[in-house]
Amino acid sequence: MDVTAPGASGMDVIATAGHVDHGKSALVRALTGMEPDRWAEERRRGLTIDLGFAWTRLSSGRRLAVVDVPGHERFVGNMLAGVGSVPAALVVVAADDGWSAQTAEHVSVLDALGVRHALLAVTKSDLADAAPVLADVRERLAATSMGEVPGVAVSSVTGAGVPELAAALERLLAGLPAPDAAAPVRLWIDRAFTITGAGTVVTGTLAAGTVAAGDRLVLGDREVGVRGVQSLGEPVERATATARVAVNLRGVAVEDLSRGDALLTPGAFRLTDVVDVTLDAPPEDPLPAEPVVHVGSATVGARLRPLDGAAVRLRLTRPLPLRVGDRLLLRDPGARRVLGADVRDVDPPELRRRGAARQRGAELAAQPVGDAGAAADLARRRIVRAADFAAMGWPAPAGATELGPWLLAPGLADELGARVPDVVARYRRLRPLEPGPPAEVVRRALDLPGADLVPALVREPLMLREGRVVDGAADLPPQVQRAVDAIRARLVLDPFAAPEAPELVAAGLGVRELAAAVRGGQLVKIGEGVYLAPGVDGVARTRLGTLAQPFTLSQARQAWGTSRRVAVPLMEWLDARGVTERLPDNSRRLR
Ligand SMILES: Nc1nc2c(ncn2[C@@H]2O[C@H](COP(=O)(O)OP(=O)(O)OP(=O)(O)O)[C@@H](O)[C@H]2O)c(=O)[nH]1
Ligand SMILES: [Mg+2]
Repeated sequence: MDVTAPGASGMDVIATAGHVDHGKSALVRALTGMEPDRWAEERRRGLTIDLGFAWTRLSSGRRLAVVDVPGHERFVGNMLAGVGSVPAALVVVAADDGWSAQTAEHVSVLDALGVRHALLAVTKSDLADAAPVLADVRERLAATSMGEVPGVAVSSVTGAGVPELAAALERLLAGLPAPDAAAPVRLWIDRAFTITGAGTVVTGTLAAGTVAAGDRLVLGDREVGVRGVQSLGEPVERATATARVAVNLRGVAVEDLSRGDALLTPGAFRLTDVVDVTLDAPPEDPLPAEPVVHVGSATVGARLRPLDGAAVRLRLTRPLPLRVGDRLLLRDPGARRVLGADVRDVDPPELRRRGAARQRGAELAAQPVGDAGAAADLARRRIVRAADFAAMGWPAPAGATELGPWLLAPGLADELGARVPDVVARYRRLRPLEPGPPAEVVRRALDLPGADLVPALVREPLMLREGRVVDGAADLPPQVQRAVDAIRARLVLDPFAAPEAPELVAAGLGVRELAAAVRGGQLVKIGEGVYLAPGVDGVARTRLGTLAQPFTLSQARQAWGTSRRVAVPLMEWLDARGVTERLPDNSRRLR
């Protein structure tokens, strides 16, 4: 099945909005023939308390699901959970009452959420002239994220205007941006219940991605299986956004679920309880210190810390699966005020130094919003796990280097690679007997998050051998290595017994082979044709320390137990390295 085709489970989802009693539920009923008020109490009181769901097939064949929200101010939390994942709104205002308190509140919620697609229905047109209300409300909506909104006068009692409303809905839905069917799933749960025989079922509005039976999803810190999927009351093989879905879950009890939990594609999201966000504009009124944060169907408390300008940091009371680019709604529980905020960073840097908050705010102000901010964010992080970066909501920026599981800021791999030879040289100076530093030493020296990055940063002629970074150009062919090993073994027993020239020739060690052994740190060249083991300077010094100072070359030669062939260049070599000091009478003493 082609999951990208709009017909895979194809539908659109719209949410109602508007003042209590303005006729939202009656209009949904007139439009769909279904009863959105699910509870007996709602029907008895004629009042919507919780979210209601209804659907219909429009005349074009397009299917429409409606999330009906309560208008009463006490249930604004439920209203927020209903509109949180829905791309379009049906704003309902009664002709006999006009713009009212919850009309204003709901419209500011839609505005703060950045809802761009809406339709206005002026209901109860049988009771009063709808025209002035249409004009007034359209003008007010024009100043919001919804902009120029088409309006229709309807009566749910007489049915007048309902076909026109359906036609206007068709036009609105045709203009909605296509959701990304391949995106990871983040299904904000709005209901959880059990069905006898089936078990745990959750429902929600799928805003992106696809859910299919057999999928594994993550819920908090547990993995759950999708047993089956229903959409609009029918079992489906899979449901593709946008869709109302009911998901039958394996591996979780209904008691462990609540509204605001999210079903996630494994690995695609990270839970965070600290986010940096930017408000739509630097606020004029003081900001609430403890706003309530709404996203999807979730509601959590937060502590707000102003950074600079419109940027603020939110510390959430409960971690949420948030991504850069998410839209949050901040509600001031004291005042009737809502603020819209864009998530800019879900793993922000700690603010320790004085002035760090202000600087961070300025940094966010300078950083482009959306995907273009990825480069700046990666530049700050330098190195990050690619999967982690993607789970934050960022695309890999142009020029970034992918090394195994890591993502490096543009240019950083070359910069680090160029530092490796220095690290190796420094190590070799301190430990000349070792072929090179262990990878872990290089990792620490370059401050890398993982030793697995080291091999990727090692450039020729350096290479990784047996867990160490060594000079690959100094690699010896096997029989040469065997000859060098034999010499080194003998030098362990007698550190000053440099092999004679004929012996070197017989072993196949010519100038080139010996030079490679020296480059590789296996031998040191003391003078022309004189090779000893690295570290010989230390042994030589120890033996000289047993002599009365100053001493002659001949005394040194005897202390070392070697010939003049070796002693003469060794003495000069030690002079040159500052181990010994040559006196005017040609005698030496240790420095
Ligand atoms: N005359 C007339 N009455 C209507 C119309 N639409 C709704 N009503 C009545 O208005 C009252 C409220 O309608 P609802 O649909 O429950 O209003 P609501 O907006 O869903 O209210 P809440 O969900 O509580 O916010 C009911 O008694 C309806 O019968 C209409 O077009 N004409
Ligand atoms: Mg209602």
